[in-house]
Amino acid sequence: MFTSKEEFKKSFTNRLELKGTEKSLERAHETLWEMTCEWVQESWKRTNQLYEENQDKQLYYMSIEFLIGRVLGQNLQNLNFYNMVKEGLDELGLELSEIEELEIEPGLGNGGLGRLAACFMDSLASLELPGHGYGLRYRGGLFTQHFVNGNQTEQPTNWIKDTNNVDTRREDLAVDIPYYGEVQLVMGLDGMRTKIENPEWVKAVPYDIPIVGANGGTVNTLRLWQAEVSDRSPSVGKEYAVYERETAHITDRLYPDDSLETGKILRLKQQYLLCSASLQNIISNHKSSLEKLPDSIAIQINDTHPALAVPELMRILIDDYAWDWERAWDVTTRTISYTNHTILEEAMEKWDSHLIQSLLPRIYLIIEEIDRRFKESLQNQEKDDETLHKLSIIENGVIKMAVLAVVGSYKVNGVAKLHTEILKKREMKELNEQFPNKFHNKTNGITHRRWLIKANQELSGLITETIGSQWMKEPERLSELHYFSQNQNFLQDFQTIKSLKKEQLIHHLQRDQNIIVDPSSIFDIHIKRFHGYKRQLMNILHIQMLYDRIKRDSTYRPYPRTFFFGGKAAPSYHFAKQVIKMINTVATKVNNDPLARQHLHIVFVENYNVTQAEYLIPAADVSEQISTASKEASGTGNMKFMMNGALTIGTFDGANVEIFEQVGQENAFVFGMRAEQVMEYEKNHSYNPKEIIESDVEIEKLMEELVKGDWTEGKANADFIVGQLLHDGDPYFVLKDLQSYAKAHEKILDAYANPVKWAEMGVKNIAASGIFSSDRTIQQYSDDVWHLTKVPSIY
Ligand code: 26V
Repeated sequence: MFTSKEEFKKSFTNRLELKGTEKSLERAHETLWEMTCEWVQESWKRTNQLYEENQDKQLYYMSIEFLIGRVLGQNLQNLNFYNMVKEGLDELGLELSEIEELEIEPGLGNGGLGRLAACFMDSLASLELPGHGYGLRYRGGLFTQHFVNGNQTEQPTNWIKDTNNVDTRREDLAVDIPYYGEVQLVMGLDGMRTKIENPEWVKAVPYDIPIVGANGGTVNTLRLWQAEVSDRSPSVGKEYAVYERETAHITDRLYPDDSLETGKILRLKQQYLLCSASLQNIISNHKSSLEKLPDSIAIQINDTHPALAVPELMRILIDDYAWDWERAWDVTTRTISYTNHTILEEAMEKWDSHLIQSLLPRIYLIIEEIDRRFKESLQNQEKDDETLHKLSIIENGVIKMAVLAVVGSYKVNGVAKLHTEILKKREMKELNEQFPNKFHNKTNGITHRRWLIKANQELSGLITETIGSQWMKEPERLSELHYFSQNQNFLQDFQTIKSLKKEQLIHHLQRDQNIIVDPSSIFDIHIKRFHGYKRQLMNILHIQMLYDRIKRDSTYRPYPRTFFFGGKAAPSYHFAKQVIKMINTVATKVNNDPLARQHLHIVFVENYNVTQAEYLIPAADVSEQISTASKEASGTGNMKFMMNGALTIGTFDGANVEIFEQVGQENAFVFGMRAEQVMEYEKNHSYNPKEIIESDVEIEKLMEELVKGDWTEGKANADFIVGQLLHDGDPYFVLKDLQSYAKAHEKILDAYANPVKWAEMGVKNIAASGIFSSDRTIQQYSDDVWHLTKVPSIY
């Protein structure tokens, strides 16, 4: 550990020299990486020692995805070394940001759910809480996206290198996982026991990643499992080469879907590997006091993907420790809690009974027994058929993982107020009535250390100069900025920083994609996964309307705007891919039109990921959060933009509702139908997009152009888009909300015409954003669900 810049420089130069004469950026990266790892190592060891000595209650956050983003710069930041290292390297003629650029981010997640898990890890360590992650070490993260002819193509992303990886292999902690086999009753010393005979064993090897909290004091562990061939007897009736191949497959790739339920055996293998390996690992540390498990640990399952933790914990307690059912059920249901992240029907996980029965025969029997006992408990409650249907775990050969997760856990939460209300009143109404105190809300959050302190060092510097540095520890103190929203000097500094972040983004895009952007235009940014309900289609249709108006009306010459899009579509999600193609086609038309391009510019950022988000968000003027009301469980991008002073154009959906509540609707651009209206239309099937088209000449014209193919390349693309809007009844209410969206955009232009007022609104957004730090979310989980105790680090 060093204490001064000079010491750092000396140590860095010595190490670099040891590496040979060639002084490339790569060598510098390697050297800095090694040094950072050593600094982290000390605190990591000490944190683990403390936990062991104190026997503190530990939280385990199980998630099929952890989208952690780049690590080097963030670790330096949390260790409080970033500026010192940056200056030191500067003096040695090296640029820290260039060194950071060499790191390939581990894309071990699809979007919101995985990124949330990463923010939570950061907050747990920063609040000095004993909380760790369990996940999977996919060899390939989320695919790399490129556009060929405007179409998305997918290439595998391999983030693992030969040396200097973020994680450390822990061969000593490897465990074996049984798949297939037959369930048999065998006579043991203490009576009959159930055992799986002739399973196919797969070895799960953990790789540990240190999670460095603020100030570097607490370092928790993210443990990712990798599937490998086991040393135990190979499976009967299968060629070894086939077994080898199938085993390597298990953690080969992250499933690239977000909200499409796929039901593939490989995914089931992944889920069981995560649950079984993690639980074996946990239990091995608590063997002597299993009775007290709910007091010594808490397990949070991130959506239903790790819901097999419920039957797996039951299996371990019953089969391996000879407990009776009641005792095992009592401990299991006081240890596990569950977070729901979606109400989209197509994302609710369901497994074919036969699939589970064949791959995990013992687990299947346990799920069956959970279901049987639950149904039995309902028998004298006089429930109608519809209620019984909603409450069943297994029905018609299908296992509903969400019901299993609710029944098997002691707390269930939604991720924003509106989402939790919809869960309680609609989607899980019957379950909520059955377990009245189980459901609660924990509105999501984001770590301000990555999304403000690291991604926008200039703005956080200004904030610290203005209100002192305490806000970094207590982000709700950002509210002290409210007063400065009237201070001309502060507003000017804020504007200067916004321009600087725009320049940095422009530079990045020019280097990466050779795109030139006008820095004085309004930066309007729509970045997230491509999905019907997120309505990227509405955004692009609106741009087409603007284009038409510029061409038609010689008095309409609006202030220049750059519309940024970024996001990936699941490879099998045909509609989303058609929207991507259409945006690229519209972009070519608009950007090459000599008149329109003076006012409108469309930029589609290729391969949107965490690193790209770190460039885009601080540069934004406008944040597009335009999902169909009721569909977006929370959203977290919305919070990141707000914290960087962008203004939201958004619907009353997910956490937008709470953002508007905090900042005031007068400091945002709210539009569109409310959740109740949408759900009413859906219930009555009473929405007819044709009525909108017939009653609105502008939309009618737009539809005619679409049908003619003016906005698309090739008939197939046009047919697809028109098909969804007209023939499929516009399921996401794009046409219904389009004019109200256009009006909100008009208001944006009016507001932007007054730069001081605009800056004032931006600052008010930052001032109101503190509550959306994931530190607040984690503290609430800890208070209400996990009951953790802070373990102050020695520093
Ligand atoms: C589902 C599936 C299904 C099959 C294959 C892979 C896969 C991967 C992820 C998912 C879960 C989708 C649910 C999800 O990501 N929900 C998002 O969670 C965010 C964090 O709570 C929230 O902000 C977003 O609104 C919500 O859409």
